[in-house]
Amino acid sequence: MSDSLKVLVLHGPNLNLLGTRQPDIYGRETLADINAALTRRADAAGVTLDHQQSNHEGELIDAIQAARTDGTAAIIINPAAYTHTSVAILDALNAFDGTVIEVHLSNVHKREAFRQHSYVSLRADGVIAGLGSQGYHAALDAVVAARAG
Ligand code: CA2
Repeated sequence: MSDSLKVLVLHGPNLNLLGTRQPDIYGRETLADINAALTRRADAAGVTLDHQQSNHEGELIDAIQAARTDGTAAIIINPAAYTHTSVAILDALNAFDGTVIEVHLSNVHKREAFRQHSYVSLRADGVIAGLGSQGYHAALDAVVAARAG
């Protein structure tokens, strides 16, 4: 499908541990559960979805850079702790021309003060926090609606 919308979902450090600890904050679903449900939604919408998780800042940057030239229309990113620290991820996203949606499982605004600043939000077209895994679905729906609209 050459005209299918291509979306990259990027998960940052420690999100591979989802479902194993801190379910009160991050829910009981594993990352595999979240990716599978999101892939089903993408398939139903005719979206080509790629998902990647890395605990390494440079690997996340490499994935963002690859998205600049491989036809990716949108990046949905949960940068996890790099949200609050990484100018390098912000710079990489600033070099990407498509849509960027930042997603957080928890509501970072009712947590520690250090979680309430996001470098990535300086670039993001939309930010979703506190909706758990539904936040990824809302982000995907927004990307699809923007194409249709
Ligand atoms: O709420 C979010 O999605 C966060 O991006 C999650 C990050 C946190 O540093 C951000 O402030 C907010 C942490 C992800 C760690 O995920 C774990 C999941 C299960 C067990 C341990 C860590």
